[in-house]
Amino acid sequence: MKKLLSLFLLLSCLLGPVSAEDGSRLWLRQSTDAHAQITTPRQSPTLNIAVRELKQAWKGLPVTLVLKKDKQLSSEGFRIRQVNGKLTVTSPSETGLLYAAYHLIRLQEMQNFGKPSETDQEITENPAYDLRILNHWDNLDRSIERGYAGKSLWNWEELPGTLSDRYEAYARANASIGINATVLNNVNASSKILSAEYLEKVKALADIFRPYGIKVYLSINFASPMQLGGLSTADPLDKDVIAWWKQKAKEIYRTIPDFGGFLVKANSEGQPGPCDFNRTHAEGANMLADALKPYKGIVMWRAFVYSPTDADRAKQAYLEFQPLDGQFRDNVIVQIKNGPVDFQPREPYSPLFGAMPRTPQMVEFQITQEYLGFSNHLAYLAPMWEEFFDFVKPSSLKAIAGVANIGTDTNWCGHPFAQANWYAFGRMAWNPSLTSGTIAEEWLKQTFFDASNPKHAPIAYEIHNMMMESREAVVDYMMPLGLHHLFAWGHHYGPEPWCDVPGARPDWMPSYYHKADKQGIGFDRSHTGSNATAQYPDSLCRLYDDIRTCPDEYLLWFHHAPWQHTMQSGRTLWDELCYRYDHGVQQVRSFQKKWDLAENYIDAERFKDVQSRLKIQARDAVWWKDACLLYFQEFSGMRAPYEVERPIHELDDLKQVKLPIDNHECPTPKMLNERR
Ligand code: BDP
Repeated sequence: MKKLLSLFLLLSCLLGPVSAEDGSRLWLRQSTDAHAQITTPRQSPTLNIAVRELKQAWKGLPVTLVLKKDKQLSSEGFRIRQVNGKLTVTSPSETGLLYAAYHLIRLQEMQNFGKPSETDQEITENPAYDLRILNHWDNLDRSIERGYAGKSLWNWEELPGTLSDRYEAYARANASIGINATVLNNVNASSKILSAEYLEKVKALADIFRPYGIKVYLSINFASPMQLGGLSTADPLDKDVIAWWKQKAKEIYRTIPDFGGFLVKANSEGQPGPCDFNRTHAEGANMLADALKPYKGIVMWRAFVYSPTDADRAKQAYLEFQPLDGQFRDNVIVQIKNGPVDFQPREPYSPLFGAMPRTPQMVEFQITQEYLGFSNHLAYLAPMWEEFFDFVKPSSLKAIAGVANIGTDTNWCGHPFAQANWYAFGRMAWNPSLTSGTIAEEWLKQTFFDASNPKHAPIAYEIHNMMMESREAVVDYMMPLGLHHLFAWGHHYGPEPWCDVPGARPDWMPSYYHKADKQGIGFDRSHTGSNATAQYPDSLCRLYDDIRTCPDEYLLWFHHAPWQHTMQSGRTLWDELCYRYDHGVQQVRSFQKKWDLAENYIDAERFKDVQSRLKIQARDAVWWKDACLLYFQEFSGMRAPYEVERPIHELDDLKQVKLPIDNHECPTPKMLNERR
């Protein structure tokens, strides 16, 4: 026995400690025992990183990095050529070479490239957008608005003196997937971020990110000249205000010469803006753009506004922004959420895209799962973004932004699978024509499964399917058929379709959106209702406007449909609603089973973590289904079809459920168990 024990100890010393799989290494888990020969044109912080990464991980042919202009390559693009047993990597920029290094390593992990037997391969990559940016909704007190993965990475109190290792790890992770910019702070911005004290802290981060090709941007508070500068106004046409911003820009660029620019949430949800001074969004944006122009800075001006220009909130951003087309400076980009309301599990695309041909536009996706189960639910979001690109041509956009899901949690994103959404955002921002399926495969092979192990293939296939179905499952158990905003008043986690808070904004109430009554359910946005359909291009307008042709998944977004309405499946609307909710629940159950198949193939830590989160998700799915169906049944008066699982809750009990969380917390299993 003793002998056996010492043999075991000896073996474990030889093999080294089993590295704990806590998810902290993200998709950068490749082994570091490579020994390839790497040649570089010169030493520089960026090239040193590229060389270091390749030396650590690349097991293929010798690589020569070459800095060279090439008509077919944009500044961050690269080409990889295999000639005579060597790889030559060219790019006009050092960052391009760094991207090429990560690309090679990724392909190696995918087992696609770099094996000496494969000859004469050539790869050319150019990013689709020059600006691929994360938006952190991080507050200066380190809370994160709608963040469910711990605190903000940025430790403002300790900056600039103390620099966490995580800052560089963050930059590396982003560079590895092509993200080249970051907005550090919340769009509900504190003006303090522009103080000299904070700019020094921002500079410290910018210095760490720079070698990884990442530029820093800030969200600004439009009233900063008043709050920080002591002026009596923030009117964008006031000469003192203009001078204040010019001076501020000068100060920022003196501190951070490659500073990217500003992100602005103005006149939205209580934030100050130019409309407070009877100026337009264009006048506000242009004033800032002029201040940044000498330094090549840009303004990303958000179109997430919904002041009551119309009784239908879904129409408001369009009504406010579309008439401003052509009025913005060329260094302003209008940043628009993918859908016309607010990051719901499914929305049609925002008709503002394409409606301002003379204005650069960018899309804002939400990577953090504010409306898709926080970091408790498994929801792979790339299929949702892919759906957006089915409607909005990638080439019609100037840039792409994603609201980050990153925090101080050891695994960065809370749910191990939420990392896939950060990953997918970067990959799609680089190349929006990559399919969500390809990206899921890439991610799985770099995080959970070994592409060189044939035993892993069948299980990886099942988990891949699970990822691909996961977002639709959330839609089904939360808000199928075009329903939206059925969330609770105090948080966006659970259901409260009945919610009625006296005196609150009507368009923050679920009933404003679902409009359930004895006749039917859904928001009539057709020509007989708010006529939001008219904001879409003709062919789509016709499709959506007619209840007979409107696709099922948008039906209740655009129509108040009778309970007896015949759906494309041939079922009545009520039956279809029941089936969809039930299907969502059954899907999560199937995810639980699929995940259990993975147990013997992956580390116990991440296996258990995902397994226990799936339990929460399964219970939540039933919660959603019971709450919505029991509540809507009071209007339809119809019985659930025989095959559909029966409720396990009483509606009155569900109405009592209150979760003690605020907008930057994920409910714990204990809290959720106590809810019933
Ligand atoms: C909503 C969020 C809110 C954000 C807002 C925004 O609930 O916390 O501040 O979007 O995008 O979805 O500005």
